[in-house]
Amino acid sequence: MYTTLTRETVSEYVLGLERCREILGEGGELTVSEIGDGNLNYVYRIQRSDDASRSVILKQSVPYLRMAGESWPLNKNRMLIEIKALEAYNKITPDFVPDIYYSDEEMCVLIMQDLGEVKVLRYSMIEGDTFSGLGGDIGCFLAKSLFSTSYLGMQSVERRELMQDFMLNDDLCKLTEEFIFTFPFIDHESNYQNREMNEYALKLFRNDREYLESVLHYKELFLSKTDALIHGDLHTGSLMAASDQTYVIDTEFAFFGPFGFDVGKIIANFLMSYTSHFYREGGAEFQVWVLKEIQSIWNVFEKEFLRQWNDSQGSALIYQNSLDADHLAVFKQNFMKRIFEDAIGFCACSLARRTIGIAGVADIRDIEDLAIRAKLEIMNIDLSHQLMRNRKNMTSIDELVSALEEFYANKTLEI
Ligand code: ADP
Ligand code: SR1
Ligand code: MG
Repeated sequence: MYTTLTRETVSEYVLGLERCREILGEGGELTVSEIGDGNLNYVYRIQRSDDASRSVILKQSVPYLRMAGESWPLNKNRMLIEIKALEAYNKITPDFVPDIYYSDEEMCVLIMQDLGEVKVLRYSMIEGDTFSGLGGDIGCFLAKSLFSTSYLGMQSVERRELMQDFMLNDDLCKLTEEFIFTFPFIDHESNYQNREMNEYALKLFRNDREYLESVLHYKELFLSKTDALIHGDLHTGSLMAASDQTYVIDTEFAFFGPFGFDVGKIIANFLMSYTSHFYREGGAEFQVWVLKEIQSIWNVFEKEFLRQWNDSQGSALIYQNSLDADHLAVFKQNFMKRIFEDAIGFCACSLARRTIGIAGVADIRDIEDLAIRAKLEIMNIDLSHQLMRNRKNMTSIDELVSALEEFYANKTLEI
């Protein structure tokens, strides 16, 4: 039977599980801390007080949206998706995700490896910390997870069986549909308020039918495309990074969706970090690093995706010898170009939703001075607008990076 665990009841729950007793061992007291800084769920660290290396992380979903409170119901079965997706990633890309120790579908509980000292990437980036190899790790994770669950990496029947596990991520897909593709572009009560930015966004977006149609186009892709198992919420708060390792967490939004979605969303989060560093510690040097990592995300993604395709012995889409070598090469090139264009479109939507919608990014929303915040928010609104308008003219990552350098070139915090 489902009950919501609390700081008081969670130790007893884990000590009732043999696997957790093995990890936590015998000895001193257990300390429990609630470390969830996310929008949706509760996350506890349970640790031996006399041996910090003996610990587990327990995550439980509750039947409501945590950031909004109990008045906003949300199906707690989202945890079943989180568990299934983490299982899938543990098979496909085990180095990039925490180990699963135990899962309990009835209690909507996942118990996993404690990543310990490894910090959530968003907060490290806010501090101006850089990591070599970060963009490459993200690109590699994306290529492996997207290719191997797509119709390029799987045969049809086994892929459709896997899809069944993820088809009904109903409440969370609906959240994305509304909070990314709808509410930020209408007058919705949930939207965030910072008057100067709201007035600017209203003027720019409401009068631009082409921009609004493009947002609808990307919403349509999100609703209808089932290219591969996507993470569904890949922002810098869903990544934990150390100097030599990157981890992906928080897989509850996973479902079969368009290739470009995760790629675009993570690039948008890197860009919002770039924007925030007109104000934050790290400044121009950090911004140069951010662009370099965006370049690596795409370059490694494309290279690794194509490497897997070249090594593949056929799939649901491609029979060996379906096309001669020259035509197959052109087909692959056009395929990657489409993913790239879609990634820019999803990036533009994500920049707008994180600026206007309820779920902002701490990089900017945590800046107390409202005038500075508005200035940075307006930059993100302009960037969203420009990327959406110009996405079809940018056919390579180098062109995107040049466009970004040009966009940011004369920007300052001067009011
Ligand atoms: P939500 O679904 O509510 O967004 P998250 O999965 O993002 O929750 O987790 C919230 C926070 O808990 C993370 O930002 C991170 O600080 C911490 N956390 C989650 N999983 C782990 C883990 N395996 N090891 C260490 N900390 C974790
Ligand atoms: C109410 S929207 C909450 C957001 O938090 C998650 O991280 C997702 O991005 C979701 O859209
Ligand atoms: Mg989260």
